[in-house]
Amino acid sequence: MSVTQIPLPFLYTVNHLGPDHLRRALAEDVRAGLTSAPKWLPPKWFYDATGSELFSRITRLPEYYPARRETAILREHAEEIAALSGADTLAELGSGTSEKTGLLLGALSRAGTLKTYMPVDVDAATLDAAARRVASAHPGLAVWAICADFERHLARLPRIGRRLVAFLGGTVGNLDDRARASFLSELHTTLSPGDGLLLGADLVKDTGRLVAAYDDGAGVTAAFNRNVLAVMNRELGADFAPQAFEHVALYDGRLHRVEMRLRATRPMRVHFREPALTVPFRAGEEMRTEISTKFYRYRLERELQRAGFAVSRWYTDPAQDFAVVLAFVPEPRGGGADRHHT
Ligand code: SAH
Ligand code: AVI
Repeated sequence: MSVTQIPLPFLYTVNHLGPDHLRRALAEDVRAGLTSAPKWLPPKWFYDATGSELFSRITRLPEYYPARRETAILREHAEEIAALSGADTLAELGSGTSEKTGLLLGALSRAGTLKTYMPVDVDAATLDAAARRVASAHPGLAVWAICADFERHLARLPRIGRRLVAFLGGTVGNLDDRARASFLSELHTTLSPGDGLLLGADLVKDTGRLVAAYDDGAGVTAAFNRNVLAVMNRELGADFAPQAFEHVALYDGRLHRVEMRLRATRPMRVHFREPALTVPFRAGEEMRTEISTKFYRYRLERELQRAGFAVSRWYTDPAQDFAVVLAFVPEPRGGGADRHHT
């Protein structure tokens, strides 16, 4: 781990990903996922500087409703969230460009409790730019930018003050059922009684709208999907021909999730320098690159309760497209306020 103070008065960066982490962790995932049948990769590998920029463009697409809905929900309820949480530290997992965070920082600051903002992301470049922007916009706020993998490094996050952990954008849906259960339970373990979790989640809805959100007319999501091939070419010396793969988005109604895949348009043998590996593709063969789970209220609340959280508020938009859930780690009996109850 390295800690660096960079020349904005209250900006610190902490890097839990060693210089070779990206290459080694990606190589492990490639070895496991691309030698399986069917082939798959975890979605975190979309996010280099290009992938994060493409994701930002996705959030502005007409078809991609989640970002707009979540922003509207936060705009309406940020003051209540701030008051209920009483947090002095806002930690944000998968913070990306920290665009929506301004609403929470503003409300916590008006509530008079805010001292620290702690964005956590695997994409160091986007994290650094966002942390600098927030630090400049909020003089006096301590900003700890943590470059880390929230599936591996939760236990290493600084434990400062009364915390509200925001996990926005619906990123929780990018974890499968098992990974989500361990993530929520590990997060619960790292928090203290009274700490809160603010979770953004996309909801089950009409299949046509769900698929359109992941297969936009302008082809931005297709470029985002193919970016993972460019990441493997650059980091692992692979020789994927990105245009030889078609973007696929479908909704699996049984598992309540959108899947993004890349489909080989012809037979191919892809070579990797590191790990030394040749991966054959048949014409039409698909590799899953992302799952994006969509939730029913009862199911998400049950998952939170199983992990040990007490659900306090369920905020949604008028169309019930998206939800933002506020939950707390319960305080010992007699020690808590009624904020833990709906
Ligand atoms: N929260 C932002 C960004 C969502 S995009 C929003 O709501 O708009 C998902 C973000 O999570 C990206 O910035 C990506 O780099 C980050 N991310 C994905 N997997 C991660 C992981 N395992 N650990 C840390 N960050 C991750
Ligand atoms: C970050 N995550 C919640 C997005 C999602 O909707 O699953 C990523 C994304 N994939 C395609 N479009 C957006």
